[in-house]
Formats: sequence, structure tokens, C-alpha cells
Amino acid sequence: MKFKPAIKPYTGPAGGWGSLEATTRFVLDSKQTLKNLRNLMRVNKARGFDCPGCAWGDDNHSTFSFCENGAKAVSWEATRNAVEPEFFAAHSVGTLQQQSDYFLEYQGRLTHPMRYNAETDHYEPIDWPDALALIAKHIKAMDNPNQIELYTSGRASNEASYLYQLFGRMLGTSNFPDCSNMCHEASGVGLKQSIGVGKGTIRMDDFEKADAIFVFGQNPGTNHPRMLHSLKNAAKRGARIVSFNTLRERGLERFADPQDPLQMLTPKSSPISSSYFQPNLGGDMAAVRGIVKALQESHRQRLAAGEAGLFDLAFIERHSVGVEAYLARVDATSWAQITEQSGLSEAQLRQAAAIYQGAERVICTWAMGVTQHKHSVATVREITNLQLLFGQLGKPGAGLCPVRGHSNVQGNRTMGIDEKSPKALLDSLERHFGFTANRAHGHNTVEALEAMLRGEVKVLIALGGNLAAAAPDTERTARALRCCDLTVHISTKLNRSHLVTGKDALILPTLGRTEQDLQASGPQYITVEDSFSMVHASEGVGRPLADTQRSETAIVCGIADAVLGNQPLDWLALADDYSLIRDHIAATVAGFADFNRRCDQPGGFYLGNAAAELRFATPSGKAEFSAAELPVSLFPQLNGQKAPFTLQTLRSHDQYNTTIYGLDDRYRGVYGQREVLFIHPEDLAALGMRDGERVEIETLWNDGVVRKVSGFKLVSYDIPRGNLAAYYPETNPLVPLASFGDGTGTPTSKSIPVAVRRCAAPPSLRIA
Ligand SMILES: Nc1nc2c(c(=O)[nH]1)N[C@H]1C(S)=C(S)[C@@H](COP(=O)(O)OP(=O)(O)OC[C@H]3O[C@@H](n4cnc5c(=O)[nH]c(N)nc54)[C@H](O)[C@@H]3O)O[C@H]1N2
Ligand SMILES: Nc1nc2c(c(=O)[nH]1)N[C@H]1C(S)=C(S)[C@@H](COP(=O)(O)OP(=O)(O)OC[C@H]3O[C@@H](n4cnc5c(=O)[nH]c(N)nc54)[C@H](O)[C@@H]3O)O[C@H]1N2
Ligand SMILES: [Mo]
Repeated sequence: MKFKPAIKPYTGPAGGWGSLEATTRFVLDSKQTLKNLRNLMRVNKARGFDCPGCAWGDDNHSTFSFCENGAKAVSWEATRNAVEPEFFAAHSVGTLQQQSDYFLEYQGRLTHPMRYNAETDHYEPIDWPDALALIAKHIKAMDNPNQIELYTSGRASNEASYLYQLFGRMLGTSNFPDCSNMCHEASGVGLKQSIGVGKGTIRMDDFEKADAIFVFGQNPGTNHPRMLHSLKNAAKRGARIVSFNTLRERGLERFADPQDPLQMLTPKSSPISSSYFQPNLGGDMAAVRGIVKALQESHRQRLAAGEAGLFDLAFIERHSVGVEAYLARVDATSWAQITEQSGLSEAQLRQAAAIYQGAERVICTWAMGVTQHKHSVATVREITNLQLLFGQLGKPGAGLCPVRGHSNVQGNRTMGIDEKSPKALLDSLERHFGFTANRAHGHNTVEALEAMLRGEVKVLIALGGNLAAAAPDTERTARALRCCDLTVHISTKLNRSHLVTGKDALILPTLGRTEQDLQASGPQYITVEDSFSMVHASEGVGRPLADTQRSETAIVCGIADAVLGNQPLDWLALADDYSLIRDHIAATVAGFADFNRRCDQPGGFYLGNAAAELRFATPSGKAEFSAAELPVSLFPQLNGQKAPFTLQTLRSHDQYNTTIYGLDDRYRGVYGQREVLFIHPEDLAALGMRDGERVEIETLWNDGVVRKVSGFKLVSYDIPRGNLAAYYPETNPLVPLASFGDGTGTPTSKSIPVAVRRCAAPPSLRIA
């Protein structure tokens, strides 16, 4: 494929004809048009499969609910192109390393288990029994069970991820690094501290009842397009949508619904946001503090006038602790500090406060713009503080909504993919299966990479994902992976992680969610959980490309059987019939009683959320306000010196994390290229440079390591001065491994202190 680079500002709304065109073009481009369309028709329907795109919920009213990016995810997986043993015979690992991430995945689906041969630098075919025996040999050679790291990416089903963590725990480890550690960890940690449960409190239909929706640090037009329907419908009813986003994102401004024929026939598009604020990167905590400061003023004025206050005092009194300390902290935070850090004026924050005040029911949603900073837990808790002041929990149309990433990342955590060894789950696993679990906390993703660098890890198994490209500090991450004796990747497609091998390395080809999964007892379905705690069945419809591909569940069972044998658990019997796995889940995981039968409910079943029912599993038994100070500076590690720029790394419209579908980012007007750097026009002028000139970007960090990428083209953009944006994963080499969120270990992918300099060189290829 050839790409012609261009920058052309996008003038249409998000969604609409532009989106449908792109969808059709993408589906029709692929060789399997009919199959693709049939798949699309069934996505998220009663007995179809769950969309492997995002974790947004299913809208049961819609007849044809898919979005452009869901369509890409499905047809990308459904390709009939195969990466077979001949491909690996023709291309050495060294030559594949020279290729882009786009090229690697574009080759097609992995069909055969492959083993790396260091002498020839080629992958060679290996039979399944030999591959499993090799894994068992390495694991049995470990001195202690913590020498293994079991990585998970959030597409794995409940069934596969439950067995995966059970295998690890029976082996004696809690080393479960996962994509969530790099993603919504702060939401889980912050919400757990504040309200006792690390998940969102709202359900899909709350969007139909909210008076105002505050969207923080999220780009739904690209990453959760189905959310636009909820936002559009809410806006149509008159609900106010207030966006806080450092960039002007098209999808948050205007939207035309490609599934609404009436809207398609008129050029009209729906306005989404009634107000759009552009804080500095990392400025949301200060912004929310400012909103609360303004609201507290009104509250006091009302009390002084002998009226009822603004805050929901009955709720606060009954259901929370710590409000005095928090409000004292708000008083102690000056407007000067708030406006300097947020980058928003007092007038803007008072405007946002006025909208909040005018709404009876408010939902706050957020994603990576909130969670990938150093002070992300404090920010999540600050948003929660605001909601608690107004009793926005336990009533319809109101609550807290972290919008998850991978389609089953929330389910993975529920199933026990948790390095922090949740006590209740371990108790019940021990009781049910009769073994003693290791109670010590295991490694998160950054800790796992650090342990590898220290030479403490022998085996890495990755259930999906692309750790080498998704993790920070690309060069150190690559070094870490190479320290392992064995790396195993259970994958659908070829990616960078396969090319950064341990001394021994395996690629195990797996079925995707869209494909039929036939086992000894017949066709199997799996289950997933969305952002709204709805659990539902998903059954693939497409014919697998090769009979040498195995389901994730079968692979996990195969590994566990090879290592642990069939006592106390007959793993292979579980692989034959997934309903037996669900029986074990029902017996050990809270909320899953009668699991198999409940899978038949159309639309699935709701797991419930104690905080939404005003039951708080916190130490005080109540919702807890947090009285954290604003960070003194957003970059304390630079000893008070301010970096010239702060860089965020984000997603284009044509990518799914490290999977690059194409080189366009339509809504941001970028075509045929990815090495671009968005910058304020005045910053551009101050640098003495022009649009289209190339720069190198260097991280300013205090460990003496040089972290640089070069050849990025400057693109002026509507972004506050001092803030920059560029795509992930090309910019991952810039994120220091040691720079992560307080209490989360999440790499600070949205706040990297950098300098920018002119450079003549073309883009540097990312070679591991
Ligand atoms: N098509 C598609 N869908 C996806 C994905 C994908 O790659 N492609 N990825 C999935 C995954 S795993 C995830 S986690 C989600 C990610 O969904 P998002 O969180 O929407 O993903 P990002 O592209 O990282 O976008 C971050 C957004 O926050 C803004 N932002 C960044 N920093 C700040 C800040 O400090 N403050 C504020 N207010 N705004 C900020 C950015 O301008 C951008 O609009 O999407 C999921 N869905
Ligand atoms: N700089 C920077 N880094 C980031 C982020 C950022 O915003 N900026 N975002 C972070 C976030 S939010 C996340 S979630 C992580 C993502 O980290 P990962 O989840 O590790 O990465 P993905 O790119 O989603 O993984 C893609 C690979 O998964 C495999 N795959 C796809 N479908 C399946 C399947 O059904 N089964 C199996 N077994 N394999 C499958 C394919 O081989 C594909 O190559 O990246 C993080 N890294
Ligand atoms: Mo994510």
C-alpha cells in the first residue's frame, strides 16, 4: 500500500458520511467482503460476538450497532491473509525488525506455532505438544515461582483469564502484569479508596437521564465511537455536555450519526459539547478544584442568605467522611495556583461550575487524559469529591464513569488478573480448589520489566497484547525482554514483541473473538464484561483460518496441564467444555452465581455495584473525601525547573493501540503519515520554525539516559501553549520506565517533559 502524506484540516462532523465511507472502504478493501459484512451484522447482537474494539456497552435499541472503528477491528481480524511457516523461512527476525508496526500486522493471521532459532535468526515451525513441553521444561527449571511473569492484554475472555490467573496462583505467583497497569489503574485505585469499588457506578441508560455529562481527558470520536450516540442523544434532550480536553477533538464538538438515516439525509450534525475547555496536560485536578472552589462560594453565599446550601448536606452527612478536611484544602488552594496549573481562567472554571450547579443529575466520564499522569489517583479522587458534594451517587442519571479501554479489561480484573492478590478471591480459590496461594503482591507491568532487567525473570508468557511496543522506554523494555530465558506470545497477528525474543521464544497462534471455537463438547461461547459491569456471552461466527490455531482458553489449559498435570484440576476437560469453567467461576467469584444459566439472558446480566447502592467497602464504611494538595509542580523530578514543553502520546483514528490500521487521522486532518507533532502556532513561531519542518524530540529526565525520537513533522494545532501531542507507540521511547503514577505504576504517557529541536533527518524507524 502507498500513502501520500498530507495535512488537510477536517471540516465535517465526526461520524456521518465520512465515517460510513471509511467503514465501507475498509471492509470492501479486505478480501473477505461477505464474511466481513456478515460479521458486522452480528456484532454485539444476541448471539453474535462482542466487538473486540472498545469496552463501551451495548445499546439494545439499535438495530445495527457498530461503529467505524469497530468495523476496522473486526475486518482486521477477519483477514484471510496468513503468516505461515514459509513467511518466517523467507524473513529473518533481523529483517522483520526493520519493518514498521503497520507492516508487521498487515501480513495477516498467525497460523502455526513457531519457535525462534537463534542460530539462523528465523522462527521455525514447532508442533503444539513440543511447544507446550518446551514451556513446561522452562517453568520447571525455575528456582522459584516468582521467576515467571504472566502478562495479559484486555481482550482475553473471562474464561481464559480466570484459568490463566488460577494457573499462576497454583504455580505460586501473583506476577500478573497487564495492560490495565498502563491504562485505567488510577481509576481502579482511586475509586476503591474513595468509594470502595474500583469500577464505574453508572449503567448505560443513565446517559438517558443525566442533565449534564462532564467528559475529562477522553476522545470518544475515535476511541469509543458508540459513546457518541449516547452523548448525541443526551445533547438532543437538552443535557449539557462539558468537555475538558487539551486538544480540540472533532468528535467532541459535532457528530452526525451514521446509523440514523434522517441525520444522514440532511447535512445537519448534532452539536455535542455545550462547553469545551482546554486545560494543560495534567491540569484536570486543578480544574476540578477550581470548579469546587466556585461552587463552595455559592454554597456559602446561599447559607449566608439563610437559604438551603448548594451541597447535598444530607448525603454528605449520611454517606461520607472527610468533607471538612477537603473543603479546608479547597480554601487553602489559591485561584492563582488553580489557574496556573490548569491553564484555564477563573471565568472559565466559574462557567463550568455554573453548568454543574444548574444540573440535578451529573455523570463524569474520563479516560487516559486523566489516568496517565503522576497524580492520576489524586485526580480521579478529586472528580469523585466533586460528585460526592452533590450526592451524585445512588441516583439515576448520575455517577462516575471511567470509560475502559480493551473490550474485556474490566472482566480480566474481575476474574482475578490482579497482581495485588485480592484477599476475598484468594480465600475462595483456596477453599474451592484446595491449594495454598501465595499472598504476596506480584509485579505490575513496570515492576515486571524492572525485574527482567535485574535478571530475575526466567519466563514471560503474554496472553495477547504487544508488550514490546506498548510499554514505555522502548529500548529498556527491549533489553528487559531479551533477559528472559523464554518468551511466549499467544497472538492473533505478528507484532514487535515477537521480534524482541528471550533466549528461547515461541509464538502461539490463537483464534480471535470473531471466530467459531469448536471443542470436544461442541461449539463454545465465552463471556466478557463491559464498562457498565454487564457480563454477556460472545460467540464467534467466522471460520478459523487454520486448524493449527487454538483458542486462548485451550492454550492456557494446555500450558497448565503440561506444567501442573491433571491434579487437582483436569485442565484439558475444562478446555473441552467451557461451561465447566463457568461453574468454577460461579463457585469462586462474587456476583457469578448461576453463571451458565444467566449467560442466556439477552444483553447479559448486571454484576451490580455496591457504591451505586450507597454501600461503601472503605475502611470507614462510607465514601471518603480525599484532601490531597495539588501537585507543587507537574514535574517535581526536574527540581523545579520547567521543561519547555509537555508531550502527550495518544491514538490516531486509524489505530488500535499498537495495531496500526492505516496512516490517516482524519478528524485531526493528518493523512498518510504518523510521525507528526502537534504544536501551538505561537510556540511554532517562538521556535523560529514553520509547519512541516522536522524536529527531534528529547525527554528531559534526570537519569542521564538519552531518550530521543527524530524526524517528526510539526503541525500547528488548537492546543494550549507549552503542550504537545504525538502518536503512540512511535513516541514510547520517550517515556522513562521510572516515570509512573503515584500508587499506580502507570507510565506517565500523557505528561513527558521534552525539548524540541530542528533536525534534517527523515523519521527514525523504530527498531528494537
Ligand atoms: N479505535 C480505537 N479504540 C480504542 C483504542 C484504540 O487505540 N483505537 N484503545 C482502547 C484503549 S486500550 C483505551 S485505554 C481507550 C483510550 O481512549 P482515550 O483515552 O480517548 O485515548 P487517547 O488517544 O490516549 O486520548 C486521550 C485523550 O485525552 C486528551 N488528553 C490527554 N491528556 C490530557 C489531560 O491531561 N487533560 C485532559 N483534559 N485531556 C487530556 C487527549 O487530547 C485525547 O483526546 O480507547 C480504547 N478504544
Ligand atoms: N505511550 C503510550 N503508551 C501506551 C498508551 C498510551 O496512551 N501512550 N496506552 C496504554 C494502554 S491504555 C494500553 S491498554 C496498552 C495496550 O497494550 P497491549 O494490550 O499489550 O497492546 P495491543 O496493541 O492492544 O495488542 C495488540 C496485539 O494483540 C494481539 N491480539 C489482538 N487480538 C487478540 C486476541 O483476541 N487474542 C490474543 N491472544 N491476542 C490478540 C495481536 O497480536 C496484536 O498485535 O498500551 C499502553 N501504552
Ligand atoms: Mo487501555
